[in-house]
Amino acid sequence: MRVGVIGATGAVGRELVEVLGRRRFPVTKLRLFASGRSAGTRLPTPFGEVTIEEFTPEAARDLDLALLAVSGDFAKKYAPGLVAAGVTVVDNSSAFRLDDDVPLVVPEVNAAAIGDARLIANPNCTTAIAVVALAPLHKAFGIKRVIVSTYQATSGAGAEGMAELERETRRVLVEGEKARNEVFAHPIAFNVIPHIDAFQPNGYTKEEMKVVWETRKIMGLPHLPVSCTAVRIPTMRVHAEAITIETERPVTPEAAREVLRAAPGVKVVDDVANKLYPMPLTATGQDDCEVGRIRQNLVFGDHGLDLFVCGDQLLKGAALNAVQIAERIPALQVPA
Ligand code: 11C
Repeated sequence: MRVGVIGATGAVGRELVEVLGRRRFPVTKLRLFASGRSAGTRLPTPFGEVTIEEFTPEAARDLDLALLAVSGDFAKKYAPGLVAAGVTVVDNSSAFRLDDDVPLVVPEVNAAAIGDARLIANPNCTTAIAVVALAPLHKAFGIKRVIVSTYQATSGAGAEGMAELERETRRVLVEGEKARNEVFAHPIAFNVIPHIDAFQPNGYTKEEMKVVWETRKIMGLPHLPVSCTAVRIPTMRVHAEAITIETERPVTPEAAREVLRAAPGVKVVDDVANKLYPMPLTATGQDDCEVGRIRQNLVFGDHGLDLFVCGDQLLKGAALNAVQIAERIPALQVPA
């Protein structure tokens, strides 16, 4: 299959190449596209050395599959043309996620939604990580309401976000100066920032509303009450989420653990006596999302749970989920 990664030099683009190699995606020719600035750079990949090309719609039109790790505006401008030229597109941006005719997919939850679509949207990272845990709990106990508080890594703002965390931590510790900010709204070193993406008229941020809108669409529950507080913290690449659910049917922590142990994409890490629970340090680089700290919620009693989830933002939150989608696209017929 002729596969193109568009936005190949970003944090997600680089991870996409890695994941395609690791999962032995049937690539006959890998092409990497980026802006003119990076064109001509040679990159080692699991498929051999590849020279980065400047993206043009003409250059990319003979691909079988394009994995887009670009801005929403870029995706809006070019994805429809690629699809019209016969390319199957998996788009990481938010450009098409809420369009009725574009499936928004986390394969463990709603792979069937792909159908015969040739443009498939990859969800927001926070949402993808949450629904891996929420969907099996919904199936077993019925979810009535969800409240999420997030602790989101700097990788969510791309390679520049991760670089800003490193640089500003060093500025404080090594140079003895005050931390500065360019990517984030405030200095990220030694701080937490309750502000990700733009504020909306209802007082929530766009990131928080993405969790609401996208969770509903992926889980097929258009009226599910969801509320989210999204916070940026000084970690590298794992989003952590404290989730409270109210359920339709009675639930116990042990019954929930049993359900989650059998759920694809989930690793139950929940042994507090041995100080085992999900953490960014342990979830980094893992395909599965860690779920733990499962306990009966004190407000909803036997109809409620609290849990803590950690997922690698660049993997399940982006590149891994995109490749897993591609593996499930019927038209591409990826061998099992
Ligand atoms: C963040 N979740 O952590 C965002 C990044 O909708 O794809 C991904 C934004 C999106 O900043």
